Amino acid sequence: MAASKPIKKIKEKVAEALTPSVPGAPSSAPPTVAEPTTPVEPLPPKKEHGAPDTRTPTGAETGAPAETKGQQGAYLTTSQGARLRDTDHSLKAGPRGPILMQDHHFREKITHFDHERIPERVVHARGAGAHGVFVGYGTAEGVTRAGFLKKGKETDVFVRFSTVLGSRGSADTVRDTRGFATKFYTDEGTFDLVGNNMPVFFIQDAIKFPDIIHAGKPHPDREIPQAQSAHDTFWDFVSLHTEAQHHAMWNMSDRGIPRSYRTMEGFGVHTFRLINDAGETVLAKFHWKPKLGVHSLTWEEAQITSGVDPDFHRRDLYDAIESGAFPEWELGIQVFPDTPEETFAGIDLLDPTKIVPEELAPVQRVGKLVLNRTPRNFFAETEQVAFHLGNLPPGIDVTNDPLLQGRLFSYVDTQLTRLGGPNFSQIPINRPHAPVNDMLRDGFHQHAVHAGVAPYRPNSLDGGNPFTAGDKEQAFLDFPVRVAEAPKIRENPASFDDHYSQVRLFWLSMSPVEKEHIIRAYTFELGKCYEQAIKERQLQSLANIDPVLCAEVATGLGLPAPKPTIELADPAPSPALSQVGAEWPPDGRIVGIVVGPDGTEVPGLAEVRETIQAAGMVPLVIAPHGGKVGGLPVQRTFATARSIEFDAILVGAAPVPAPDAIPARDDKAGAAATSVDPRVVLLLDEAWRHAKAIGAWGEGVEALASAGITSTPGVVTADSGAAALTQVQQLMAAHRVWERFPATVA
Ligand code: HDE
Repeated sequence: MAASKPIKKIKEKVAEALTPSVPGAPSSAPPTVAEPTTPVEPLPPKKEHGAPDTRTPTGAETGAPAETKGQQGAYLTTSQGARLRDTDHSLKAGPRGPILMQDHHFREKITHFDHERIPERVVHARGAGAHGVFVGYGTAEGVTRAGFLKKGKETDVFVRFSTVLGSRGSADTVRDTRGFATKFYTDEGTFDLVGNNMPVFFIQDAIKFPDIIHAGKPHPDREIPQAQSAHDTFWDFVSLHTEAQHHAMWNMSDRGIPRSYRTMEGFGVHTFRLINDAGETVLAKFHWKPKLGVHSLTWEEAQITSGVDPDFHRRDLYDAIESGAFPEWELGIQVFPDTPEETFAGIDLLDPTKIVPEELAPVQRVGKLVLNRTPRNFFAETEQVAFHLGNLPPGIDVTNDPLLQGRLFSYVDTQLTRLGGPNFSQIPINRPHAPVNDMLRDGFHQHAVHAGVAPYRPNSLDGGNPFTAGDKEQAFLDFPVRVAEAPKIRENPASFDDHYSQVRLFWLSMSPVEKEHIIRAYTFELGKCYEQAIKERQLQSLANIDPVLCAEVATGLGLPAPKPTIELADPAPSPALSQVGAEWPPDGRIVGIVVGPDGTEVPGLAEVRETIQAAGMVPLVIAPHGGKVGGLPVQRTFATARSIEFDAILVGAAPVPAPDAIPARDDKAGAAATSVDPRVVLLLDEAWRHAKAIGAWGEGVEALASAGITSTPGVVTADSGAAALTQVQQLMAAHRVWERFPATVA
């Protein structure tokens, strides 16, 4: 009898459980932030969101609408589609009992979760991707038959940007090379242009790749430092393998800390061979030229950003696309005659540690890339995208660059582990948009249901299909380059031994400000090394590049500057390598506008915002509190704003310190408190130090005075917001107020 009460209770529970908790069909009530008690329409996908064409490997549509995704149905189901009543309580022997083995929903949920992670990329683990479209100009038609470069031809693309050394969760703004990998889904098969934001590489032969990466990655004992080259093993390698000096100098330059992915150049690095309709060939190097120009962070900004907003580049890319400021690049090629020597102006085109200065071989624009859609699902798209240098369309072929040759093996090989088997090209983001008709079968994660019985050829059972194609059907051609008769040998060509002349060329091409930044970068990085011998060895390399560079870094390290061990060449500088001196369009640049609390009069604020927007830039109102000021939305508060985010600052008010404000420097010293909120002072102080344009009007002029920022280059005041903005816009065209940086070297 004693048991009847609990049994009754259980019966009640069963009855309760059997009552549907979500009666009726999904309602069409508008989305609400409160927890819905009945199904409502899911929030609509963000505008322009859609996965790439979902096709089977044979090119036929799967029939699944592009919008299909897990969360869109009203009812939760198992992976097999059975609707579930409860996903918050495991099935137990009584409320206090152990979990039952039979709880298949629990097991499915936990098991799947346990296996959610895949290995991160062994290099380039941290990245961000975007969809876009590429339009050919037709200007390359004389040198390549590649269809996607024909005039007006539009091709879907997916681009993944990355850092090299850091783990998947590392900060975006570390000093490192950036990956710039583009997948062109061309009608003639996918073309992957897997490049970097620097045109040279650390090593000349792919067999050393594991070695340079082992040296650059964190030390194997303590696994530090994360995403940094400022440590002993990196500089040990670079100073011992002096072919790495050229790439190392690019990393120490401002190119190692881009302002945004949108302001990076891209380079295919290797020399490729292009083939035209007549079967003629040229050698070529690929370049991406950003519409917004090349623009970098300062080292201090990069360091602050790593803490304040480690996702800075990722956020910037997505924000720009979603605000309609679509990032754009032009694809360019440098073209060289395909001679048996494979050199141009004495430069070995097979040596990936060398560039061909643009002044010697101009970059000819052949098409335009626009990124216009952010991924819907990071894992499905950005994490699973798999690039491969062997993905080439007809009209583009490889050369014998030993780095390129090795990469042709590595990229497919690495996906076997990373993506769990040989069928990774069937993952939606990797599916070609050209019809696929291969004879590859079975294997882990096979998604295709292949028809036919004869995946071999010739055959007489599947009607002889598939047939091979010829020139007329635009078949890919491995160009029959003559291979020199030569002994089998582990050796480089003699021209690969020149490790310094182009590093010097780069150094001599920099403006004084850029040289100063390079000196500081070497001094920082080598200053983080513990081993004296490594610092001394690297100083020897710097001596072989330039005596001033070497002396300045040696002074910073407190070491003597060695003499060069080689005769220094004096190559003509390449102005195209410098980031300073040109002017760029304002698209997507961010202007912060400092205002006071709601109720403070900021004359012309609305007009200033509208003008910024009309110029294609992004205005962000920065106020002491969230919500609205003068009826306009506040995007950043004094607590969330840091100058790193803004390309320029406008100040329209002099907000007084909040009662709980952190004291400004002056207060700490016991001097009179600043009359302006110390967070605004910090914002202006940093914006000034980082050479950004600053403008003020009205009460804002007082704020500048309070921060001690007056009448220096790039600081403007005006009677109205509109007038201050006009001047600031002019200053922004040069990216920074370069005169504000101290430059002690010529
Ligand atoms: Fe890569 N590289 N790499 N690399 N690389 C990879 O492939 C490799 C090199 C580059 O966003 C890996 O899928 C070797 C040069 C980018 O998914 C791996 C060598 C350049 C990306 C690999 C090089 C690059 C990778 C790791 C020496 C610029 C990211 C994960 C011969 C031209 C692609 C993967 C993405 C990724 C191997 C040198 C660019 C291991 C062996 C030179 C942008 O296969």
